[in-house]
Amino acid sequence: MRLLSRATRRGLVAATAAGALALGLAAALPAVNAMAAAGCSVTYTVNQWQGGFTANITIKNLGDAINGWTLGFNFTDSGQKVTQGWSATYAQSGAAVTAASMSYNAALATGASASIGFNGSWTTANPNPVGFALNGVTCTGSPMPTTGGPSPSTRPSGSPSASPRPSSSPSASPSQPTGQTPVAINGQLRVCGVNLCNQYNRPIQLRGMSTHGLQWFANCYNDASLNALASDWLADLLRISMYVQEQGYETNPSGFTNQVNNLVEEATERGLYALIDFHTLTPGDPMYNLERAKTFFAAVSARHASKNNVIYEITNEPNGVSWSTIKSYAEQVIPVIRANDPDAVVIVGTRAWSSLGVSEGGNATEVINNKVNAANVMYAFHFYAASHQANYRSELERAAASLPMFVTEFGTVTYTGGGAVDQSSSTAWFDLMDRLKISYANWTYSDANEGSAAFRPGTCAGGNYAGTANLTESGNFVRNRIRTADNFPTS
Ligand code: IDC
Repeated sequence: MRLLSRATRRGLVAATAAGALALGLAAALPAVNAMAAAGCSVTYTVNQWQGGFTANITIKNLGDAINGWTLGFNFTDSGQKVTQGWSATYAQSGAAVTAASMSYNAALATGASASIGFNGSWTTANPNPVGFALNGVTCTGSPMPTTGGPSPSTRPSGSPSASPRPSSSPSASPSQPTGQTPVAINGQLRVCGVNLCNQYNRPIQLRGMSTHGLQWFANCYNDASLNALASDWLADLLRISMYVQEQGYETNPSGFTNQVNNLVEEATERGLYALIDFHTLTPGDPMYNLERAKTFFAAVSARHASKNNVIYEITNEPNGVSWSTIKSYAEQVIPVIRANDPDAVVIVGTRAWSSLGVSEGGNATEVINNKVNAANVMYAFHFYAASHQANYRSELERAAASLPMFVTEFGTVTYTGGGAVDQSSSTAWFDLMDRLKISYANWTYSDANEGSAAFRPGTCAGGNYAGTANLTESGNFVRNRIRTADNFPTS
């Protein structure tokens, strides 16, 4: 059984002078035990560049459990503006900013943390904001009574007790999932030889599901569906498929970036690996989206740099272009990610809809002889079992002897995404991937009206994802394979 609970253990709180004072006050007041306790600590980390920055904030509730919160703080440079936030609703008036909880992170038990963040702009300098307060109570890093004594929230915002904790403080690290989740067991992944290896340097296979296009099926990705993926499907991986065209990212870059970021947080809370898919498809030349890719990956890699469960898939299915063009694209996008997140695994699509060139008459040799010039890189292979048969399997097996391969997308049906499940071809593919320890994500964890979808149409509106009642033939077939016991080496 995998444990879904996040760690709620309280970190060591290094008492600040103000915190010690507050504790002393509390001890001196006999009625303190009858009062609601409030308190919080805040970690604020910034990646900045000329004119812009990304801020990540971890709020830890050190008081009684709360349901619904607003974090307030003040910029010290009036030129600073929140341009795009996530995991909270932001408002700004002059230098004063508020960030209000969302439905999914409103409840904070004692000792629990919420991670939020935003992108901002600045004109002169970018010092840390001051005056962090949760529901009006200044975050000093210690609990204090909400009544009695001077109200902490009336302290001048520049007072030392109101300063954010330095990010190196031991109390500042966000709580990590514990227990037997895939991420808890395997930790930070890396490429070792032709394999994907876990923190013990042992090869592993991750099995999981891909979302459908977020622009169409956002209603399929919520607490209930992701709980089912983690605890009923026993998946290791969520691929977050963000189309760039077809009413996707290009129409609303900040909105789709937020949606991806939120799903990464949801995967993280459940101990799942998150595979961020920049879902290019038409046009097939990834260079068409090069600037968008740089902007998008700069934002998401800054946001998730400190996590150990994020994998980047920088282009879904290049087609109609040479391998050398794809390689050149990769060598321009990868450094953007590495600048923020140096150790993350990056996956590069291959020619002809990530078929290693086979669907355009080529083969894997062009990649084997001309690898992407970067470390910790894997190559994508996609198949649809009813369309792609033994010749594709043998080319994947041949390539996998020389290249680290990852099946970031596959279907049990035809390449249209529809048609009937090809049970025998799908079984042969699963057996091959298991034997070679090739990780995979199945298209799709959605209720699209097509054979590749795991759920029957209407499932997402109904909200019942666990078990088999709402599964399609493909969903049932794939779930059975994903559910088979993982074999993650731990030494
Ligand atoms: C398909 C979807 C379908 C959608 C179509 C166009 O299943 O609902 O209308 O895209 O966007 C891929 C692509 C993936 C395709 C899938 C099935 O990565 O976007 O999804 N497929 O056709 N490559 C091979 C097959």
